[in-house]
Amino acid sequence: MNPTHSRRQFFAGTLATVAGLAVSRSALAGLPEPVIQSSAATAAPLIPNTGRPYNPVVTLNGWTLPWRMKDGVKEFHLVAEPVLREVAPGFKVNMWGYNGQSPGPTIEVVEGDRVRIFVTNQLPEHTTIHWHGQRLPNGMDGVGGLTQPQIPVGKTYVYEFEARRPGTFMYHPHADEMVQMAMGMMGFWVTHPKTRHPQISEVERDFCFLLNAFDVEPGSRTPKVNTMTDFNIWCWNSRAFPAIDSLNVRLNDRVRIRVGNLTMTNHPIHLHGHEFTVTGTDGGPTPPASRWPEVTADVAVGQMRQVEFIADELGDWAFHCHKSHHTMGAMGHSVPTMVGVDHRGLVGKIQQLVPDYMVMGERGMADMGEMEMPLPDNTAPMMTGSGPYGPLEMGGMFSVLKVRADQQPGDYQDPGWFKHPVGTVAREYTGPVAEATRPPSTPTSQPAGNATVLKARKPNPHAGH
Ligand SMILES: [Cu+2]
Repeated sequence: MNPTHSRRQFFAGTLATVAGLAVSRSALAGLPEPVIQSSAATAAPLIPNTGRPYNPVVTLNGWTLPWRMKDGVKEFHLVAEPVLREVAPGFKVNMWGYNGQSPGPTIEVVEGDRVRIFVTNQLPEHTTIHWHGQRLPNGMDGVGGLTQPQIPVGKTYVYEFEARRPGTFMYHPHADEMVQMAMGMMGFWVTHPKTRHPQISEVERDFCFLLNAFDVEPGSRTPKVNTMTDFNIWCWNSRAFPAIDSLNVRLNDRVRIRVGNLTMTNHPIHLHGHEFTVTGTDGGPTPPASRWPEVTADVAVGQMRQVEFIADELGDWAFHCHKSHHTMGAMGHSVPTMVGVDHRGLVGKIQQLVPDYMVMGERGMADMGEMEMPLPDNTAPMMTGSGPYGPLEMGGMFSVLKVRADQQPGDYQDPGWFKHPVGTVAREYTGPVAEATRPPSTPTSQPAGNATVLKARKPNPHAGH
């Protein structure tokens, strides 16, 4: 903190005391009034109207924090506080976050900007903020106990440094981390290049989001904070499909997507219909000679990846984590695998005890996508969402890249479902089907010793086997 700033705060405090409630405290105080967001919708890009120009990002189901220019310094005000986040329709979770939301707002600055961030702690315990990936003075690194005292409850600390290098970064507490990150405390940070950069492309669309995960017992409202690996709510920016907004782009746009991982496991992020290259990490832009085409980029814990591609295929393209459990909502992991098991005789007996009991899994679990299972209050269904052709059978870390010829530049609104040209959709074949020639039949496999309990039957018995 520089001496000028301390003096200003001193005078501000004096004036506020003298003026009492007659004058807005924020008008006098040395720090900007915090901006609070209550909506989980994707906010329009924040076009900068002070400071140097840049091409803003769009935060999926999030927003960018406005700043105030003061003596050439960009001033932000973050408030660490409990928030109620709508993870999916009908499913709200008590989280901790910043300025009304989890994740906190995205911070966007320009390479070379001097940045001052006030952090007010309205949590029930102390906190700090670490600026992941930044070059900065050691005392601004936000590691409680190591580089600064913890920010006590009710106090405001100020961080100040120059955003030295352009890139994709994030912020999160370095204080009681297990609890505070399990509760949703994190945010995105983008430093835009100050001029054209040889390794940073100009893009038409620039999206960002954080991968995060929670362990919320079905029917409850608060994440379990000591969970190590068994998370059940897989999110992008604290939202689960179908509540994650689609990424809406114009045909032939160059698109950049920036992803950071603050969960406890890796996430192979996969895009359909296009190839992308990894153009940057939280270490900075990758040298162009190091780039090769991919359709899946693994994002390990604590890593960030920015990928780029030309959106040159019209349609609704799935975009998701490739771990199949991560595109599902809450479920008990103790559900037995019932594929191929005939348990018809059991249902009636169980229903005498548990009237809501339903058979699931005998023919796979796809039925669950359309099944109306009675759910406890405040729970996300395991597989949900519907598309133009029926249930999507997805949850968690899943969204859709929508590429349209008539999406206007700068328009990020959802254009609705793709209207496939006639004759371009997979369809039923109605001609004659030849029988496959198979080797002589072998006995159906059965787990040893269970023969008296399990009677397998083929899901779709055909004649001629
Ligand atoms: Cu995943």
